[in-house]
Amino acid sequence: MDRKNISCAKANANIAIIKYWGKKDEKLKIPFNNSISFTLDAFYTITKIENSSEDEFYINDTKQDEQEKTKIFNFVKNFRSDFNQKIKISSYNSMPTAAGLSSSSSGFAALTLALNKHFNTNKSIDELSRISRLGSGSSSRSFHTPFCLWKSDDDINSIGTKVDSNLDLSMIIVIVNDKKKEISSNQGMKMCVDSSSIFEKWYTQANIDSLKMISYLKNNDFTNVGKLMESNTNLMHRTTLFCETPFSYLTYKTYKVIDLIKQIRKSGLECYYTMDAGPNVKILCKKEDSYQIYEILSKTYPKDKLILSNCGKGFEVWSE
Ligand code: 2P0
Repeated sequence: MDRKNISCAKANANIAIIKYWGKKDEKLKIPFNNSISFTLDAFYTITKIENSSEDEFYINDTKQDEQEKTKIFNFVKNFRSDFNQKIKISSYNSMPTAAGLSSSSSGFAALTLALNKHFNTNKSIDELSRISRLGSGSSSRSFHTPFCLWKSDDDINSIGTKVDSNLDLSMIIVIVNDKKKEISSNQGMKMCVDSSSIFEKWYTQANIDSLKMISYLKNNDFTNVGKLMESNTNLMHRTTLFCETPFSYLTYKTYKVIDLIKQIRKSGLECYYTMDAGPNVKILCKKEDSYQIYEILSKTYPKDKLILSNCGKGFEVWSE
């Protein structure tokens, strides 16, 4: 049998319902505030690692430039002790890369899991979440499903932990723009940390929000989960407007979607919005209402711009 010894992992992306926005330690990616996420079944990365004569890095079969490759192979050092053991890393994203659709959360989680398999490092989930965080903060939340808390803490404890809830939710993503964003989330949060006059107000409130959100999730209180998710994303996006050089990730198209969500809600179907470092809108709803809401949205938006996703089922690791 031709065994190539390919180590593979699949991880779901996660969308924050309480946002991570600002690092108090840039190198270690320790956030100013706790954040909480929901994993998505429809958004994932599959990463394959095989031995090779040289180090290589591909996303969706496209060879990545030296800058991307250097970033990824610096991360590989967390698992590879023998530098002479060269590898080829091939990642496949189910969603557009770097468009505010959380491709880096599933990307680094899948890479971390595949590296752990390939180099037989046998690290615990807590340790994998911690290491993954060093690559991309939000990826530390992709190790638990459907809800995960990432605590602002010291290096060892700033990891993802599961949040209990019996809520059965879905998310509908309305893609109003799938191009790579102009201001990366890393740049955007740094601009806010450095100069937003409401930054302290933001992270103080976000920490309060995270505690409230844990309790709403535990009590299966969807109405308050949704309302809090909206006020949290609103405050996060307001921080960008109070920078020395104000900017916004949201566009006219974003606000049109928000208006429609408010109309749907008035009609009696509960659904709530959140946005990340881009103009696309993610709508949280009960799974039982999701198809009906999707159908209403599809009267305004083409179906190829709407993605309906249930929660992720958890990561997978295997070899080929
Ligand atoms: C979040 N974002 O909580 C927030 C909301 C964007 C807006 O996590 O700089 O690419 O690599 O730690 O992981 C951006 O995600 O940021 C992000 P870095 P990352 O989902």
